[in-house]
Amino acid sequence: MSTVEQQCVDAIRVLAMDAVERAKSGHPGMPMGMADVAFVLWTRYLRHNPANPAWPNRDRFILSAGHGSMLLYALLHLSGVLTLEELQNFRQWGSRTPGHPEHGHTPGVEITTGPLGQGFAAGVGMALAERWLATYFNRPGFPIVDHYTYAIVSDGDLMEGISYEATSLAGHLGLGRLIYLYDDNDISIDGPTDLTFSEHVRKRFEACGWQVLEIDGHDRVAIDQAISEARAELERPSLIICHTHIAYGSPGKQDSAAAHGAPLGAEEVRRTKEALGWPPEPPFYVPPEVYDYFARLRERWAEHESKWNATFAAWRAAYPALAEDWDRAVRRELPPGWEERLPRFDEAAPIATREASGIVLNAIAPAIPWLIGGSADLSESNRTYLEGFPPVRRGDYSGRNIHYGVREHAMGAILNGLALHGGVIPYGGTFLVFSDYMRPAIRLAALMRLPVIYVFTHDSIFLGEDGPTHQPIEHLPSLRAIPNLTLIRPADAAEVAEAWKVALKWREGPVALVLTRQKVPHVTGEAARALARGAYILREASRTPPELILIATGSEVALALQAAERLECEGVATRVVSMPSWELFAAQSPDYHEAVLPPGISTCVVIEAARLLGWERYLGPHGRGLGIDRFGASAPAPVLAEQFGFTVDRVVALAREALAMDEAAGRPPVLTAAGGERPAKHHPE
Ligand SMILES: Cc1ncc(C[n+]2csc(CCOP(=O)(O)OP(=O)(O)O)c2C)c(N)n1
Repeated sequence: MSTVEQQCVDAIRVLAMDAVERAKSGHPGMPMGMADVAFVLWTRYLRHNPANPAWPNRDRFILSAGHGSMLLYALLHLSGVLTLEELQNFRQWGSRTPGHPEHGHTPGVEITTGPLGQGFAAGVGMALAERWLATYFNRPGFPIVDHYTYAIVSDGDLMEGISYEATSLAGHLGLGRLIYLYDDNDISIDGPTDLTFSEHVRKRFEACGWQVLEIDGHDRVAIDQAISEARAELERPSLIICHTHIAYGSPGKQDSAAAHGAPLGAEEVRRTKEALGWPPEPPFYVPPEVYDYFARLRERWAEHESKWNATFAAWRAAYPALAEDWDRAVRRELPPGWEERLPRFDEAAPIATREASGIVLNAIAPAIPWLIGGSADLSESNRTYLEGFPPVRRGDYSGRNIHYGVREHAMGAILNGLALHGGVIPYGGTFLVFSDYMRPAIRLAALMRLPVIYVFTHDSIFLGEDGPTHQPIEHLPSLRAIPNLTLIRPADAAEVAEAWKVALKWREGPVALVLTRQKVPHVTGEAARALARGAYILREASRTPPELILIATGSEVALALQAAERLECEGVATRVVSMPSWELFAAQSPDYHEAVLPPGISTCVVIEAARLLGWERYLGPHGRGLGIDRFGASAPAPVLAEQFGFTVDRVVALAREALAMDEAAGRPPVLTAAGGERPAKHHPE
């Protein structure tokens, strides 16, 4: 092994140590321990071009153990992407070197990582996207999509349950171009892993259909051989177990949990540099030979891309129509004419919004070939299946239906991986109540502003007999609490079609479509075109300004309309606002807000079959809410409606209360959530 290579590896260690020392916080141990592995992977195998992080066929590299961010930043610095100054600003306000890697913030960072297990699982989505695109776009002699997906994963990644789900699915699908390098250093935060983690990792991954290789993670010849073997195995994903020492090279802190997440300390840094034969001063010193080494590599990396560009140009000339698809798919554009396929619904027949969603999806799917999706074993319930298209299977990835199995956690992260990879438009479905199982991935999708579409059905207690375990109560407010996530709860089939339009065009972050199990009447018709504005006047009051505004979402819009009829008969001028999406409404102009919800009108009643957290903002000082403050119950939906007070009588009574409050000025605003008496068999109170 040449001296300059050793210098490169040690430069990574030194930069990690010095940056953490300067920031007075961070994780030096992991980058120091994995420097050899990362160096070999990055310089000898990773087919990428740091000068163009958007090259579509680059190998993907995920640092799933995101706490080791300095490993990635050091490599990006040596590769000419980040300046030394940026490393010196590690973890500081406004820097491109935040504590954990952030996609979209730092060039070359493929994915935001930090919550352990998420990067691991998202990699499966990237590898799946690669196979899908290869099947769709490659032609004999033109392998325009043929990259690998690599990740560095840690003990913490493997301990998190999501990694099991992802491992299982990756093995099942035979994703051979997925290669994970496991930093097996026997240390986590609380101490040695013999406190917590004694399973047989090799057997676990082999049982899931992976090739498992095991090496000394500081032996660069062995690392090289193992990666080469992993690449040669195209039928199974590979796990390379790398036995490493955390904080390798530090005389006092190597193999110690103390090196995981704290600066080594000035004296220990000095001793480590001495042990490595490194000049103790200045900090962040990198020998010119190391920069020269990487400068030569940069030429080679650029060649990878220019070679691919030549193949791509020839492919484009040979298959111009396919190339048009490529352009659209990679830019996440939609083919012309897809909207014309949107169905019209028979207004006489009530239809569940999940059912309408399935019809919409199936109508548009043939026009958007790279719209691929599935469900966590609920495709029949979620209506996510694309009829006439095969499932994605091991060895045949041409299908458009992804069967995630009962793996919501992994599905959430895999959707992120698919979206991050690009070229496909991913959607995934489950019951709204199980969105909890996907929440960490949804949060990351929102943080990264990924265009992922969720199809969450069975959206309220009105799913009925399955009872409180399956009836979402707190999920609407809890999802609305996530910034950048657009939640749309359509009132009927016409709003569903509009919601899909928004979801497919939306590029600012994930979109959650929240849909009913039960049938609902057609109540919006042409008015649904305003769905993209988030809220709109569905029924105007007999006199303006109205005395009362009823605001409702989803299945409760029909109830609001019925109540409005009654109130109008009783002489109350009542407006009904359908508000399928807070987020879309929030983005409208103040003028539009005032047109829908005039500021002078203080009497509103909100109807939503969920906890009403947050609705205060739309209620006005004397508003009332009809929501649900406790868990649901197992019973037929009409009984639940009666018991939980989702009736015209109840809405009218609340409206009367609100109007009375309005008259008795000076009374405090109240947000009440009604809920029927709990059936006695459950937890008598
Ligand atoms: C989901 C999640 N839980 C907890 C943490 C906090 N955390 C960061 S690293 C880590 C474990 C460290 O062990 P390991 O993965 O082996 O990393 P190493 O100590 O080898 O750097 C934990 C618990 C996290 N980042 N994500």
